[in-house]
Amino acid sequence: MGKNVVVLGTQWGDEGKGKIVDLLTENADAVVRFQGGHNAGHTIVIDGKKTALHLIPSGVMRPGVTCVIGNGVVLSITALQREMAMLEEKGVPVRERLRVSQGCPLILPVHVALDQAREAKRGIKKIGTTGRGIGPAYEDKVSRRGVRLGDVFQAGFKEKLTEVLNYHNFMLKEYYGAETVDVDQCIAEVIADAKSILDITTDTVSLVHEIRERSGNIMFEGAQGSLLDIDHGTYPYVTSSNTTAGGVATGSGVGPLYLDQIMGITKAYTTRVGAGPFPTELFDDNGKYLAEKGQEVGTTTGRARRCGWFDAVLVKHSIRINSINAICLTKLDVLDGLDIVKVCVGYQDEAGQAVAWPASSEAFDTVTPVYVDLPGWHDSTVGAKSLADLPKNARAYIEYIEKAIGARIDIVSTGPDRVETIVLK
Ligand code: 2SA
Ligand code: MG
Repeated sequence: MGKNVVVLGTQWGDEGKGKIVDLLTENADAVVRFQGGHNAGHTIVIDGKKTALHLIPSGVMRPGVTCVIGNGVVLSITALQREMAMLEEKGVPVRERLRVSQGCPLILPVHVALDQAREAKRGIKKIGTTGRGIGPAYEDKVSRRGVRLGDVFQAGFKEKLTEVLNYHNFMLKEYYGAETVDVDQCIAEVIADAKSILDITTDTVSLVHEIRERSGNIMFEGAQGSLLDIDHGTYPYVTSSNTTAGGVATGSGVGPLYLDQIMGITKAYTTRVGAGPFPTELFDDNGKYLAEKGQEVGTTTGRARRCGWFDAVLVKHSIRINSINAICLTKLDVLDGLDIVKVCVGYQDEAGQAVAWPASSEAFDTVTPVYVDLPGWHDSTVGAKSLADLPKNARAYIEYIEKAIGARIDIVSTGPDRVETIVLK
């Protein structure tokens, strides 16, 4: 039988999933996105050339790999068209490799307008969304008023879409005092856009199971990170989908027992983009060092990412809620050159009492990290291909993290390119 592997982020996203998915797809027959939308930013570097993907699975650069946008993904067809054009310009035959689920809820211009109007209204309490309409599109899905890709050519579609647009336009105008969206123009655009991808729109549930039944290897590519999960993340500072392993089954139609491995991609330090709790966040020169050296800028929005020390409490939690059974540590090289590296091994309250997993974002904001200081290393780890190539203290750091999170690390990534990788097991 083939092997079905889930790759997802164990922190707040940007753990370097794109590189690992691309690397592991050497043996994959299909790569499936199961949640999120074009809010994701997955960067792949091949022979020094960078490609940033937001919606299309990272396997698209490989010939012979079927890429699937599953039913759990909220779809902006215009964003898809843009990304397809960018890839086609690079000579990637996207239409041959990509299939889109007819079950994808559509992101409409009203969703983008609502996302932005809400953020503006929240003021200093804003979530820091990517402004791509992700939240409002998922709200429509859950409220059962959403339109899906497969609805576009069905009877009554225009009436259905008109109703949704009228409903949101009312909110935009009356509640937010924002610009409304032209209904007729939107309907015409959605129909034309859907037509442009009709040849790649399909029943992806059947497609994925056919690949599975002929013993194909399937990779499920998570977007964002576990702590941005709508249920398990630092609510309400989260995205609107299930970024954790449970989302694979619902967002692709492949049940949990078909999944063989859940690989957690874990950055050697922590970052977060957007607002919300972040116990190990650094506001000093070390934070600046990580941000600069790690080039911590949002791939989708260009926003600066907040940076901090490695948080073992958080990653340990992620391992549990995802049933992670393999770990890849990324961006180790960013820590090169520091005198001391810190690892958060617990949280405490103001009285110095140990605190378990905080129950809310407000509770998260009151805890302070308990750190263990480890000696840093000054030799470069960039491009190291075996454990023996690493400075002694870097090896000790990896071993300490394994102990702190209670799990073995299987892969260490030492640079953005495919070849800059150490496989430990
Ligand atoms: P949204 O737009 O509703 O999903 O935003 C809600 C929260 O989810 C966060 N979020 C992300 N965090 C990290 N990376 C993401 N992708 C891009 C990247 C982000 C970018 O890879 O760099 O370019 O800014 C991503 N997408 C959503 C978001 O910051 C909010 O905290
Ligand atoms: Mg990213």
